[in-house]
Amino acid sequence: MKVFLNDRHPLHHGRHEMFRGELVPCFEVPARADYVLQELRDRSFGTVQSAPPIERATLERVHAARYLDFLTGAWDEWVALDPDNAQRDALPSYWPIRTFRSDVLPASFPARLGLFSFDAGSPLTAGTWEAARQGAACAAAGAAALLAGERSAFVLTRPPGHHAGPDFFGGYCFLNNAAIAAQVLRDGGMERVAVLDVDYHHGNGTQAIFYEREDVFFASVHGDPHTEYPYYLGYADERGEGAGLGCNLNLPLPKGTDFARWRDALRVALQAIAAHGAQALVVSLGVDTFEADPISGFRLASDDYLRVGADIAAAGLPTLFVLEGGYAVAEVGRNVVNVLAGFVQE
Ligand code: SP5
Ligand code: ZN
Repeated sequence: MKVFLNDRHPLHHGRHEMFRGELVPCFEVPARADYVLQELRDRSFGTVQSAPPIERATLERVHAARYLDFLTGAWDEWVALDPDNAQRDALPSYWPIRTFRSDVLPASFPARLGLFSFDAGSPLTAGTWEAARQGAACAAAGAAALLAGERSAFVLTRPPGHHAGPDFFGGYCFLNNAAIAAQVLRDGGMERVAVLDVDYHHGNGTQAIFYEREDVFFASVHGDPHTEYPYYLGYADERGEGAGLGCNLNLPLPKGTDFARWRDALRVALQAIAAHGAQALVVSLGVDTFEADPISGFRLASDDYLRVGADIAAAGLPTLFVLEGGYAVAEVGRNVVNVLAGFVQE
């Protein structure tokens, strides 16, 4: 399997995120990707390569121009506020919730930082833009590999992407790698594409990007947003809108769900994807469903991930895996590569 490694990922290295009124060390750390790479090497799995830079026009197929402009200059604007900011992560403090305007872009950088984000847990750092952009480049290269006839490929990247929407970041995500890959597949001639999101958290950004479209089906198995992040999206009654009605499937499960029940939901998602007639599949591969994940509540064991990969392979579609969450850092490699190995063995 071709593996597209984001070799710039360490440039995104947040120090802290806001949690219960305190700044706590980031869960989303560079070591996550390093462990996956080491596991690939230990098991002699896949051929690792880098990706050429991504065109701005490709990013604009998914993200708003004013959001990309903001991300491009964000770090310099942050440091311009105060030279000492070079030693600090940028975290938002203000958000334009209902009744506020979001059409006006304030001159104030902190005001725009809030306008383009939805939580205080996603630090923007000196290298965030470069790391995120190269991750998107890997996603586009992975999609191109499928278009060239590969049965499968893996995008080994961080920061993750599935919480990032058309014009906002959050949930450790800045550019929506899975959505960019799905769009590249569409633009390359695949008539119908599906995104299967198996991260513990609902992929609110991906859902938002494709919500009114029938050409990209979105299915997600995740922790019930009544109790689990991102709370405000991911409910079962969200089925798509307009032309996209019926092309969005949310399968929320209660905290504590074990593999047997989780797998039932996976099968429902895969059946819906087959019924949609998708010609290619993008998997938002989070392994924060792992029993020992520090911020999540499902109970999958490492061996279960082999069966996850096999179930996905049985769908018989060209498949691009894109790394999302998973915060039991030392086990992320084993769990991710188990999915890929289970896929290849099927
Ligand atoms: C890509 C991805 O998995 N993003 C997840 C973002 C979750 N951010 C909120 C984290 C809340 C942390 N709760 C800690 C509970 C510790 N018991
Ligand atoms: Zn997650």
